[in-house]
Amino acid sequence: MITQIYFQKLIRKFLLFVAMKRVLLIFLLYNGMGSTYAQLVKPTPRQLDWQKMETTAFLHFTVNTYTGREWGDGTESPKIFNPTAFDAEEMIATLKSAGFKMAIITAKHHDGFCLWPSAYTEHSVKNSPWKDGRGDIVKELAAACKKYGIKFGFYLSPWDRHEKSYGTTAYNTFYKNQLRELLSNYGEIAEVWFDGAKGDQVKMDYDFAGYWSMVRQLQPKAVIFSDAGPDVRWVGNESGNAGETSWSTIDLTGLAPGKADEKYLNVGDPEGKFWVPAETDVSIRPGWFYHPEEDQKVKTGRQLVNLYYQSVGRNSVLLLNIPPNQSGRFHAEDINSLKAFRSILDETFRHSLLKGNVAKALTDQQLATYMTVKTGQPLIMELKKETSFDRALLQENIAQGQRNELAQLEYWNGTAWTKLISFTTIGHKRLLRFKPISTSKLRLTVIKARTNQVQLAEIGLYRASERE
Ligand code: FUL
Repeated sequence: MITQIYFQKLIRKFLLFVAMKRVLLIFLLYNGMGSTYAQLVKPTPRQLDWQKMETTAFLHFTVNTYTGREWGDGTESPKIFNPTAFDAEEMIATLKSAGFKMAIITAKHHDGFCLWPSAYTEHSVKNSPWKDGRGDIVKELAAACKKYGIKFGFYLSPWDRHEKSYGTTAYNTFYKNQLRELLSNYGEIAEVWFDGAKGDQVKMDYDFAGYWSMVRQLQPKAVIFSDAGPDVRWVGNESGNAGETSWSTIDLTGLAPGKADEKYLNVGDPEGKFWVPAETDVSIRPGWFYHPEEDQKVKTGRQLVNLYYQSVGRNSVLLLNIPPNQSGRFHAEDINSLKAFRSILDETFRHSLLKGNVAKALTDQQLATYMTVKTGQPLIMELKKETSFDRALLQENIAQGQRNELAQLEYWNGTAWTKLISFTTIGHKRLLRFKPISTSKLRLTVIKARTNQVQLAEIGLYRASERE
């Protein structure tokens, strides 16, 4: 009897052990799956705000505008800088009406000439004839941006070919002093641009960590751009081409300003542990600075629209450079192209043909309202009538991370589903161009996605402007 009871106890203990092991196994498995969700990297609020701007402007302006060079060597006399008709308001108003949401000025380019009267150098506007040395380009542009309701940022070249302390540790102090002036005296700064370009004659050990922490401290809303982020990364080329596959995540190991793996920066990395989306900087002209001989080489509105598809349409932000001319204004050719650019985009994207045909969340232009599309479970979209279109737009709710890896659109040709187009990343925005098709039924299938689902925030179908 005693042995029987003992035996029963033993069996119970054994069964309990087996059950516990199972629970533990299930727990571990579930936890493993759960952690995939938890690991999705997400943007900070300042990165989200930055991404939503989509089109931003760069203004390259310095002594080069007067010497015809692209890189000044620092020996230029401040006396040559004289933009007699400088008109910040006119330029910013032009940018505003062309849909640009921010302007970034080259406060100091590699030549070291400062567009503001820095207290730390004589190489600035204060020794130029412009406004008898009492002018401040940075101040006027910052004020104009404020007036027209667009954001303002600056480029402060770490490479300085004029400053004598360059190459020594004293230069880091000099650079920080200038950075502090720009971060403290010109209102809210939305982006600080750290260029990686530098000469190899003089070795300089930049204190980027120190520069960046000063930006964080004095302008916590500003995003920091460089080849290696930390907020926004270089797209890896200056031709206006974000990757066909474009991840906002990246692994920063081994990256530093001036030390860029261009292909890696271009595509990003789905496994990357850091959210550092790509910014596409490109000039409206062959050079970054204004040169009169390039007046007939200004990109047309149509070419700019193509750049928009290749940047904003590939999960990036377009930073289009429009350089002021010697008088301190935009040239008429550039203004014409900007106007055409905006009117073509407006014509194409004014009205989505899907509106009223799918769930409101997908066409309300609110990224926070979305529909979860699981891999292998197609989203079917029926149109009220046969409709012809040649452009598609998709957006993810990136506040919760970037997920789509591969998806396809198919249309109903009357008897069967026919492939229209397949594509990789979506991210903030994916724009697709294809030959016009006519259909009343369409389906989106997510084939591969991180966490096996996509938070689809927006989907649209359009008919491209004849002028595209
Ligand atoms: C480069 C610079 O060397 C060019 O002059 C220009 O400013 C471009 C945006 O970045 O690295």
